[in-house]
Amino acid sequence: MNRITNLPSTNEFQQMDAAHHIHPFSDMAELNQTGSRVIVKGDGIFLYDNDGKKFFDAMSGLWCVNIGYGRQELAKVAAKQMGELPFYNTFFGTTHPPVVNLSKAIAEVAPAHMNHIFFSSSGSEANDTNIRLVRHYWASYGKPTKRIIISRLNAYHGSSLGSASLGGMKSMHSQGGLPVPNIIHINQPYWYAEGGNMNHEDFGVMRAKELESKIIEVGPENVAAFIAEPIQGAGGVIIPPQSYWPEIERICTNYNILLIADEVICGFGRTGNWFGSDTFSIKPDLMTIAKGLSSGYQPIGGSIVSDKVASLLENQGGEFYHGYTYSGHPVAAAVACENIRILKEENIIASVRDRIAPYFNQQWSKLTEHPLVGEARSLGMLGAIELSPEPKSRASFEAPEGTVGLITRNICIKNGLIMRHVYDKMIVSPPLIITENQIDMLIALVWKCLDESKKVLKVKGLLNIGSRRVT
Ligand code: PXG
Repeated sequence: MNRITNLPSTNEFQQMDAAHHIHPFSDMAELNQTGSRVIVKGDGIFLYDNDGKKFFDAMSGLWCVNIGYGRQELAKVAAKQMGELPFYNTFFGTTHPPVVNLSKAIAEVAPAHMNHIFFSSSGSEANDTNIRLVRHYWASYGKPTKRIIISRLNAYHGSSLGSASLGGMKSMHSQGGLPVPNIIHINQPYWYAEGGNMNHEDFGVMRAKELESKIIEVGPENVAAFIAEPIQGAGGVIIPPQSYWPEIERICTNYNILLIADEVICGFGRTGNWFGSDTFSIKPDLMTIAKGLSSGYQPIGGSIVSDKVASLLENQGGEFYHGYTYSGHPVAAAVACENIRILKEENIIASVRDRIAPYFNQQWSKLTEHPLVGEARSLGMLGAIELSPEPKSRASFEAPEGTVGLITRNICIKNGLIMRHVYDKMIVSPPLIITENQIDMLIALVWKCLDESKKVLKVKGLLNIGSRRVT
């Protein structure tokens, strides 16, 4: 693509950006020195910057542009809805067509026992809703002491005070006095780095049983819910062993604990089914949704609520003092409905399940043959590579965690590939409309970037082995 010439120059954008814009998750001093990348256009799986450079967007934006960029149907629906009713609320006994249609459309694709939705504008807000909702549920049930929510270290559930407390990111907790009370964390099912010599399945059961120990420790009469992503996304595409989820479900049922599946990344086709819960045969009480709900075209999220929870709240809960100005926003709802229509009518999720994901998984696994790769795991359209100076022992690097990942990420960007790093893991989450040819292109690009990274690491003396190693 040629530069769109009526726009300011990249340098001008960068200066204005540095002068006025505070970026999320960024060290602003550092960023303002290098200058932001200025992205001006998206088309299918590709992005273009202000200088006309083309990028292969292997992250679907931030794990959300599932149907790809540039779908004009969504733009048209948004314009039409803005013309008809740009805003009205869903408080005080009011509703409107887009929110009714979207609620029905979500209920149709959600697991059979989940038929009610509470809307928000983001995943963070939806998880804040969940915190209040599960506590309100147990209070309405006559068990007001059930307030504790158990989550996992290295989980990501959002950035608001409540949702970041649910998350298990230590760096986030260290700023602003998190977590808020009554949220506690157990270990994650991360076999590669924490499984040592155990086999996958025994490790999965062991990590699930930590939930049971924690419930017993704090008393089941005090525990409201357990929350987890079916596959941890921002934590580094951590795919649990097959043994993990059945054991978690057994424990939740046994101790009468609600199960919240955070489907913000896994939902709407990412794992080859409508929800990650379908893929892992989980039967949650609540599901958090956002991102893929509108393919990122509008900010919208929500909590899908099971019939069990919804009917108790309806019959015994009274008024739930909770809601957002934009709960069920008509433009966002209309766009999400159109996105679901496209996912269905174009059979996007079925073709991911039957054709695209199997091909991607097969090709991705070949990256284990690269001398810098300790593991190349994937499920559905989520993939991760563990970088290692000694792949066979799953060794870590001697350099501080993330040094090698950042170098590799910058090499990817230079080569027109948007692949993220989480410490020394490289991760992808490509648009679901990716083709087999484009998967080949992706793998070739990743391989090229890894080759280049290995050379740079060698020159910089960064290939030394660190303290974590399985012998
Ligand atoms: N739950 C999960 C599982 C998420 O991945 C949220 C909740 C919060 O959603 P909102 O819409 O409030 O952002 C998320 C968001 C990253 C990255 O760098 C991941 C997310 C957001 C921003 C960056 O991987 N996930």
